[in-house]
Amino acid sequence: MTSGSPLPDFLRSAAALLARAEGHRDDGIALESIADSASQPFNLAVVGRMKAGKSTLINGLIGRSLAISDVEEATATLNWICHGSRIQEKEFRVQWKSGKSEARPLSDLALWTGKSPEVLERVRQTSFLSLYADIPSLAQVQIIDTPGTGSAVDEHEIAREFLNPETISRSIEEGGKADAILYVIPPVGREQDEETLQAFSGCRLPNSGPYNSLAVLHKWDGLEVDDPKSRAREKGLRLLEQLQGLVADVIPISGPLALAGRAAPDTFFAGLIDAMAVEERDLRRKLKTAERWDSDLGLASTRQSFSLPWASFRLLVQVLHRESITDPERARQRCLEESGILELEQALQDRFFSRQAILKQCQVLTRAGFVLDTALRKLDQEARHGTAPIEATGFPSHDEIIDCDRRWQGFQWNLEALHLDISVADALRDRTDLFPVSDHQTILSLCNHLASLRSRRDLGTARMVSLTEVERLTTYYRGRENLSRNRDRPLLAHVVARLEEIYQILKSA
Ligand SMILES: Nc1nc2c(ncn2[C@@H]2O[C@H](COP(=O)(O)OP(=O)(O)OP(=O)(O)O)[C@@H](O)[C@H]2O)c(=O)[nH]1
Ligand SMILES: [Mg+2]
Repeated sequence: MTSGSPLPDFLRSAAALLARAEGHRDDGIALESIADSASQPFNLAVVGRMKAGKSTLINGLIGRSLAISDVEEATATLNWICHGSRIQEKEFRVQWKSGKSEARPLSDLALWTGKSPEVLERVRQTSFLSLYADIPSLAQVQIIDTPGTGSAVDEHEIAREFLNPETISRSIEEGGKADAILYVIPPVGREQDEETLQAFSGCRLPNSGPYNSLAVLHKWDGLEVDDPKSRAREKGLRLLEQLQGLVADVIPISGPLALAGRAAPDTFFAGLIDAMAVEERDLRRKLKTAERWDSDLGLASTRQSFSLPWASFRLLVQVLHRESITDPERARQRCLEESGILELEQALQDRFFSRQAILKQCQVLTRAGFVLDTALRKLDQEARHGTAPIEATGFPSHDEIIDCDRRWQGFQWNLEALHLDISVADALRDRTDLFPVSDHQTILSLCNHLASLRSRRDLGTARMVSLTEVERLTTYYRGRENLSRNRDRPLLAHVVARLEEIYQILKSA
């Protein structure tokens, strides 16, 4: 099947070539799956150690309890959270490893949750599950909830298979899904950052770097200090320093508070405000433990009206009380602010979604490179030294291999330009002295369009920009390039080169 897009079409033809070569069929299958992933929406994988709160964080992002999160039950399969209609929402899809796919009612999710032998067998036969939500933010991105990595599963031999970092990265790689990665790290070890760093290195995926990874410090509400959020911020900054070059940012987030801010009923916030209308000393006493709070039936019913971990609940009450908030709507807003989710969404937008075609093209090229570079080198040796299996009459000829390699080099050359696109996208955000704000949207969407895996000629019909506007921008940035300092020159030269490329496409359309 051809898609009419140059890179996926090339990858499919290379996959067909490899499929003809004995000993390279698996490479062909891997390449075919990478080509398929190129036409999928942008994917964000959420990874981290067991019970770091990945599923809860996803629920906070989408504003509903869709991803299974629990003290007891682990996420055992790769779960894709996708955009779907109201009707699709009532079901989920199982992609079996056998290749079959089937829709099931949401109530059947329980069959993939737990530790019984039947569940583990079902999980073993499952490639991934797709869950749906009719939420606009999911229209441009699919989120992958992954099983946790780490050692907390030693008690469970079979589950280990699903919780091993290599298995996770391999399944993500095989499915070719992760265009960007969100690492969820709990601030374990109180004052020590070492364990937190270890928690990060235990879940780090290949093929990730600061251009496509963000880290989230999660579960900080349990830090035993007066102001856990400030402490989490300090930890986040220190961690970012230590992880230099591995992630773009480290942001403290509370998934439970984000979810409460988005999904808790109005009566929950109204109940909290009523509960705070007591002597400060009384409130402090009630907040000592969940049991003390629940010993008052009225308070217990407020807490039960929306399920939150005790540490998150206590923190919320403390914040609302400290700031003397008496309006339920303001309380909801403050809950969202404290969660940090708005900051995370802005970072996701700035760092990933606004440049999603560029990142996707980079990932597809890099992943394909892992397979194709080695395979072509080996094939060439086999064809050249006559070690190709004699009985394999369809074995690719030397000329075919050289031709494939030549075309592949053409695509790879583009990788360098894509990395410059990413540097330009960063500079657009940080260097308004270099790029006027009014040009940001145009430059970013043009670079995204050039990187998109669709045919470049679409630009002419997309009417994103006029020829006159491209001419104006080219003249402006060429002038800036001549006047700029040495270190800024490559970026400006790249923008000029991209604009010239667009000019040629528009002219010939
Ligand atoms: N105090 C507190 N508890 C949290 C937070 N986030 C999640 N939890 C709790 O931690 C437990 C595990 O949360 P999950 O979201 O299932 O964690 P996970 O990383 O998806 O777990 P696995 O899929 O099993 O690896 C649940 O009981 C959550 O309620 C948080 O920010 N603060
Ligand atoms: Mg989970």
